Amino acid sequence: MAPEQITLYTAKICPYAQRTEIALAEVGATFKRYEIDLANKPEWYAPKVNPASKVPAIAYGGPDVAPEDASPDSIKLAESLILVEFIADLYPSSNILPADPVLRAKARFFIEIASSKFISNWMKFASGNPEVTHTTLLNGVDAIQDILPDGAKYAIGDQYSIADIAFTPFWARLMLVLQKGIGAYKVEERESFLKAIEEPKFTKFNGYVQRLLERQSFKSTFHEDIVEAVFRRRLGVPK
Ligand SMILES: N[C@@H](CCC(=O)N[C@@H](CS)C(=O)NCC(=O)O)C(=O)O
Repeated sequence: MAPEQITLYTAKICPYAQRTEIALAEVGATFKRYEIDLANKPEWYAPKVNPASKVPAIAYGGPDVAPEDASPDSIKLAESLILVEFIADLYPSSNILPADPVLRAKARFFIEIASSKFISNWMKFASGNPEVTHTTLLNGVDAIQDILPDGAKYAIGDQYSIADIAFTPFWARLMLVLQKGIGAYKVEERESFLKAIEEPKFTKFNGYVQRLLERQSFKSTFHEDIVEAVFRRRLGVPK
């Protein structure tokens, strides 16, 4: 069955939204993209598209209407990880969610580890929460590296998958703020992290994230200038 129309409500700044954009790029889907200004959300967005008033969200199927005019006859879906799996299910031959039950479980396990050990911490670090130090971030990196398969390109093997998609936008944003010196962390914390991450013990992880950032679907959906400008405004610079 051919997929029906997809309208994606998204925001360039948002790492969760970027997950869905990477997935759509990977599967080669045609879709309408609508940028939501998170600082000034349209009044129709929550009542017509996503009651939680967050991006990303998808309107699926229904009549061909303008994104501002979402039809009650389309299916409204939200939550980035659910959307990424939905996109994978619409395009099974893309293999971003492999058919093999073991690989599916491995992908979901990787997402669980990346979420609990890294994704939950990176913004706390960037916004200067003293409970999250460079050591906390390195422990997260360690946990991820531990479950990366040896000698493979990506999180569950040589096949790029939802696991890689779920993690990349967050790693990219952390590296951007650290490299540009944006964030409310202490200067020493930044230096300690950047020095430690270069250590040989992280060689496997560094090879992995380099491949993630080189992926065309990531590059074409990462708007570095916008992310930098918004974070500069929101997070300031280290003390
Ligand atoms: N758990 C959600 C999180 C989405 C989320 O937090 N999105 C943020 C932007 S990154 C948002 O839309 N926040 C609402 C707002 O800023 O008003 C998901 O995975 O999709």
